[in-house]
Amino acid sequence: MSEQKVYPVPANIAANAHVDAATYEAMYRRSVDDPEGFWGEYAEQFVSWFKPWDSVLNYSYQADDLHIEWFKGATLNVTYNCLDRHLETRGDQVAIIWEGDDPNEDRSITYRALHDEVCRLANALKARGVEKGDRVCIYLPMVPEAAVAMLACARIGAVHSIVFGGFSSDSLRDRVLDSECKVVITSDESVRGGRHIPLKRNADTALQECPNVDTVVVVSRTGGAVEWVEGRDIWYHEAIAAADATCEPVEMDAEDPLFILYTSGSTGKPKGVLHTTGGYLLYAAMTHKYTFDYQDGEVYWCTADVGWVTGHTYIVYGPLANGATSLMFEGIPNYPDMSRFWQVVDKHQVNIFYTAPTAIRSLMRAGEEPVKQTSRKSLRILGSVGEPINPEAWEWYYHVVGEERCPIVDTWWQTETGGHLITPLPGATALKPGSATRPFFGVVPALVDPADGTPIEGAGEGALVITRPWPGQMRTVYGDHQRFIDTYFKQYPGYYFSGDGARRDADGDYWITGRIDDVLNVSGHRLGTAEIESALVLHPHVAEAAVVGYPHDVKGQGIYAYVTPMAGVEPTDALKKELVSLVRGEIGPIAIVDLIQWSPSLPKTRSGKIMRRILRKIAANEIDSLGDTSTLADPTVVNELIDGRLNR
Ligand code: 6R9
Repeated sequence: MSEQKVYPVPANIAANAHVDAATYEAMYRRSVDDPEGFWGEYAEQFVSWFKPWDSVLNYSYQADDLHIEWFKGATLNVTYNCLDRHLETRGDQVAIIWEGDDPNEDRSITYRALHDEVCRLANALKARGVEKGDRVCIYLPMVPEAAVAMLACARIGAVHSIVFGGFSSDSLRDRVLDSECKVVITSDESVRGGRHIPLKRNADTALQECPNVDTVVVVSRTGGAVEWVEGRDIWYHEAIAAADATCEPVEMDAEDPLFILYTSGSTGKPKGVLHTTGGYLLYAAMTHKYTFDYQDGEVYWCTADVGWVTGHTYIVYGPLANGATSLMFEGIPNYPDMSRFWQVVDKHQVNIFYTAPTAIRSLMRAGEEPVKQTSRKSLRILGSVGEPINPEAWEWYYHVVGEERCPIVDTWWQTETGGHLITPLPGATALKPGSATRPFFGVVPALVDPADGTPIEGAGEGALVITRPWPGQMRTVYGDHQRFIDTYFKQYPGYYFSGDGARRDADGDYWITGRIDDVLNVSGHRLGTAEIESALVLHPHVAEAAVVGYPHDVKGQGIYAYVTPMAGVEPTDALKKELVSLVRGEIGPIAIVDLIQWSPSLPKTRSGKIMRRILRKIAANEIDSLGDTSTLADPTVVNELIDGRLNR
């Protein structure tokens, strides 16, 4: 790609960075040639252990013997690393800056205050019978109590399972049941863009079908009215006021579970991705420090929600392990106006800013004016995550937001990977708009032919696989180890398969092309087509449904549904509306079906398999390149669908 634009590393950044180009090369080489030596050394540097490990890594990527173990035999506690060890040197430093939805509301919490509150909540949970290994569901908005709740669980060895506050009560119920949680931590309401959302009410509805939940801890966020179940519900503020502020951290095995986080796959219900303690913490801390070139004293802001993995690793665990000041934002980019992100940057003098392409694209649409009203002089590094960033959005981010001063780290990773796998490092990597560039230390990616798994050497395009473990890798699907093996290690034997496609250019830089399985990425949120289809067919008037993604200017992908009504049912706009709200109600407001095309029949092979390839092409309005349709049971179906297509 010789015509490709390249932005060299700025000299002033390279000069002061933790890692420059030569250091990256040397560290990367060592991490690959001597992984045990490399990870052992950095594990000592980044993490405080109670007991050392017997072995750095034991693993097999073979499906019949799959196991991944890092730092076996070692013990530690994540909160000792994120809190206690900082008290002496930075007890009075701000750990979390909270910026409310309302620009007049904010809070600063020091490491000492955070430690105190975490210990209290940990004791309160213990008083309600929570023990090491128990699961606790967290269903909270972006308030500091969410971080406190995560850490309180980790303090006592309970496993948290955060459910994004934008999920519906049905989604919450399914997740609470699947991970067998006994406690739910929620709030009266959440606040976003000036609107109140009744979280407690959603939780109450969900919990009607969750008999094993015996405690609901309720954070008072707005003071909005809530119903109360005596004996089950307790107020967060009352519980911590009554609890002792001393709570010894429980000694955890490196491979003990730290958290479960549900994510969508190409089939079935969302799966509970399980991360463990030692490797995850090391990987979170190391990637946070090197990818963002975090320097002591800097203010760092990741705009993600703690309900997603980005919030776990890059609002809470990575930054706090490194003793950083992490900003947590309750609101949205366009409230009260389109300048909000940059106003917050100026207000708190943010140095490192990490957001998603969908946010950049929506702000880009409002023009440069709302950006230019602000200074942004404090900004040093910009980051992107969640989906491929199109070069146009990248350039706008770089020129308008960063004023050509701030390197952009386009970080490719997944819920399953725990932390960044492919990303530039600010002081080391020349940038190409739209490319995630190079692997992080210890990560060995490869491209294989999607059809037969043949490795692709040099420049080329294929399915993106990883050839060996890194410490932040998920260890299993909660309650279903076979599903872990089947989903990630069966298709291309000996490799972890990401579900993404990628291109590697002649320089060795990676360009992620997006999912090549049946997973959609809508505004950076992962949704399985199967989940949406299951919701649609719940409607008594729907016989069959097939869902695909199509290119969308702001969301990246929009949701396009082909729906076959039951015989005799009149397909009306009113029915379309019902279907949209049905899906929204089943999954949550992130699942808004954009287009519904009535489809008397769907293109199927003779064995009855829906040919999604064709449906994707029609939805994308790429009707000249449908490919081979000869294997269809009834090829005439295709013309009918083309005639009725909605995205022209
Ligand atoms: C961290 C996160 C994972 C999927 C992943 C890929 C897409 C994330 C990306 C990216 C291109 C990037 N993705 N970051 N694609 N460039 N920088 O988003 O986790 O919610 O599990 O989504 O998101 O398709 O497979 P998760």
